[in-house]
Amino acid sequence: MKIYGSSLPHIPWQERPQGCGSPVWRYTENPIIPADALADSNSIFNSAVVPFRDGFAGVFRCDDTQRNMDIHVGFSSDGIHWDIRPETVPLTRRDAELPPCDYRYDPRVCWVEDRYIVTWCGGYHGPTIGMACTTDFETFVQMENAFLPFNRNGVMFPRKIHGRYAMLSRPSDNGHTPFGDIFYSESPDLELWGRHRHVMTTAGGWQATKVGAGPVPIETSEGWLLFYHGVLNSCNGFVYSFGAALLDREQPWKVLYRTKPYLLSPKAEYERTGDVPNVVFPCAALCDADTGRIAIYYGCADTVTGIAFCHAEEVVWFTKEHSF
Ligand code: BMA
Repeated sequence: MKIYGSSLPHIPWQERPQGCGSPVWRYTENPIIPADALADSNSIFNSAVVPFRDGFAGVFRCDDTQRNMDIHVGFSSDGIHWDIRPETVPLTRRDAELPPCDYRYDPRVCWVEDRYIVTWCGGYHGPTIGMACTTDFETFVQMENAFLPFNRNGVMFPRKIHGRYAMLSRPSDNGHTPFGDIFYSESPDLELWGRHRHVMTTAGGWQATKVGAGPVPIETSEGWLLFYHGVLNSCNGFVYSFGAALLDREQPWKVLYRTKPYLLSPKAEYERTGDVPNVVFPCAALCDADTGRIAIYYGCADTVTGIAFCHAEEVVWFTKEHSF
């Protein structure tokens, strides 16, 4: 199997623990980012990291002690220990008519061609997909919102597909959305989005209520490897797990395979206990194309941030073997 990506020998990594039969395993030092890493943070979770210069940069969801939801930049040399800036991500607005943002949460970061594109769920008469681009994680130039409200989980593809930018998203409602399918949209210019295609709906069990794209998809010779979250509505509320799908490389709205079982579900104490119990919510994955090692960053119980590990080839094999 070939992975189309960069050599990243320095990503966080731990071998699979002895006796672990699962294709995905947790970092033993989880959580890597505590809820109170900032002086006024209530929780730091659902966050996105990318390789940057000699180390890593990230955009972190930090809810503060007033319970405002916003995003902050962070830097790290090892991908594990993070220096998160106390100020929120400043947006440079080149056009006064650009839509303001009441709140920002659940960021994703994607390198496309010559810049990082940050997408997030932003408040503009309800949640929708806000966007900005940066090259240095200091200046962020705001772009137009990709979609109308209500939408969440906007996740860019790392290259143009047939000459157009591509994004996954999850049309939703103004509340805790009891439904949700993943859609694909294209854009010639990162501003006008169209040619919307349905990608995937819910399935049974852990993905019965809604599904949403997680990290930026990883391109492999077997298809785009997409980690996605799925939600089960239990008698004690929503339970967020994640699984994987393989999407066709040239027509990514076509699902080749998707996991019937989850890959990771809330089991650890820090995933089961927190502001919203029973949530694992992946927003980023670092993949070393040479070895296939993947470090997945995920929010735990809407409170802290953890890392899980897997091998790309094993997850692809597992996804094919355990598909619908
Ligand atoms: C979703 C989003 C996520 C959150 C999850 C669980 O709708 O708001 O940010 O992690 O619910 O509360």
